[in-house]
Amino acid sequence: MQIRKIKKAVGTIKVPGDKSISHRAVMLGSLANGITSVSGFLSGADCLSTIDCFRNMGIEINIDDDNVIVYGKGLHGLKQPNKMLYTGNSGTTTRLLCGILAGQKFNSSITGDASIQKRPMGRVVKPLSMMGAKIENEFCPLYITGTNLKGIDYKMPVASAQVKTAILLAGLYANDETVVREIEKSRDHTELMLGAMGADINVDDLNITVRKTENLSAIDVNVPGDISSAAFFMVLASIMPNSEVTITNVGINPTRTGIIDVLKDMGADITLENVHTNAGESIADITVRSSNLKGTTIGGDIIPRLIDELPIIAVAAVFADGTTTIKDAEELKVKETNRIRAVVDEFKKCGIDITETDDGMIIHGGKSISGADFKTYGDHRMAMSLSVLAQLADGDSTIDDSQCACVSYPNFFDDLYGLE
Ligand code: SPQ
Repeated sequence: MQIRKIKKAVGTIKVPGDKSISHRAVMLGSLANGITSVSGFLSGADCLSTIDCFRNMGIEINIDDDNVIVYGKGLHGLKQPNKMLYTGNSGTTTRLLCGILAGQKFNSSITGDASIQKRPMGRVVKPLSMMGAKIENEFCPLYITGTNLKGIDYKMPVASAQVKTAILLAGLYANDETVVREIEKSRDHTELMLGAMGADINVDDLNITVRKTENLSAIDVNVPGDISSAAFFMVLASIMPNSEVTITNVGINPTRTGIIDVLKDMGADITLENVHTNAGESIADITVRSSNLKGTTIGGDIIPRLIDELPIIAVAAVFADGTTTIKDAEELKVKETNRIRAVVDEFKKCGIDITETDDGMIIHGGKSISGADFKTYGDHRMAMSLSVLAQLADGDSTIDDSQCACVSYPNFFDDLYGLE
């Protein structure tokens, strides 16, 4: 697809609902007693995969645009699926399901698309096995024999909300208490939602304790806009001259706002308005105006707070004066594609001075760049990051797969082209 170039980035955008919260609303709503009503749901391919999996386990779920009603059947109300559960491109669906399915009284199996079959599942299989889970394989397809679980005290080797959540969900079914100790704080949407539904959960900084729970209460979930989707327009408006973009109703949970901290550190002009809280999740309207960015170093415990934004932050670095170093980001190698390799290879096509490192990349920015024919590797965040890069390059660009943006942002190109 040819990327049409817009002349300026001016306007107001409402990005779709947060992907992480949308997944969790359907999963926990299915396990709750009663009706969970979700507004602002992300009807992207990944969250639809989650809905599909739970429908296959007997949960009635109605979708009307971005409103979803989940008729929960309680923690022991799922029924054995009559086929292998298919999670598409979604790591979140796959890993969180492992935690839920391990403690059921039935057997199940899970697989996903070609990308999912290459993503490491050993990171959830290992701690779940310590809890007594019986899961065959460390890559999809996974075969799960439902069994009784026991609590563990687990120190996480990586910062991962998916691993943390899989253990916490299994902990709802386990005898004794389950403790998860994080090395760095990762997104905490699960803890907030479980707490709101009445689970026996306690968060003490990096340590989370959950105990066997008999009943989760259904709640109404208002899903805020996804800051990971807002990030594309935050970077575009920062760089494109004469720009001013407001993104309304964006989730600004502190475990997700590394992008704001980094862009501000680079000199971006970002203001937050209408800041408020809904069910523990902070929300704001974010306005971004053009500014001159400068290079920075990004590493350490901010990484989990912006892990999914690193490809678009790399775009910001290309147009920032000086050098930007991204380090401590090895986790990028096990996303939908190896996002370090993919960014470096595609950016080099434009003449960008970028070097791959073991745990990130180094970008010497501030020079003009040319357009190119880009590959997305079927990765939604690569597709959208490269489309923003293309807006800022001299000359024309194409991407080989614009469709994959639907995983997290079905209307991305309408919103992008609507900014002129
Ligand atoms: O669901 P999936 O495919 O893993 O999605 C990604 C993304 O870019 O949308 C990662 F590729 O987001 C993850 C994120 O990187 C979503 C997530 C969550 O909802 O818990 C947590 C992060 O992954 P991890 O491995 O750090 O736990």
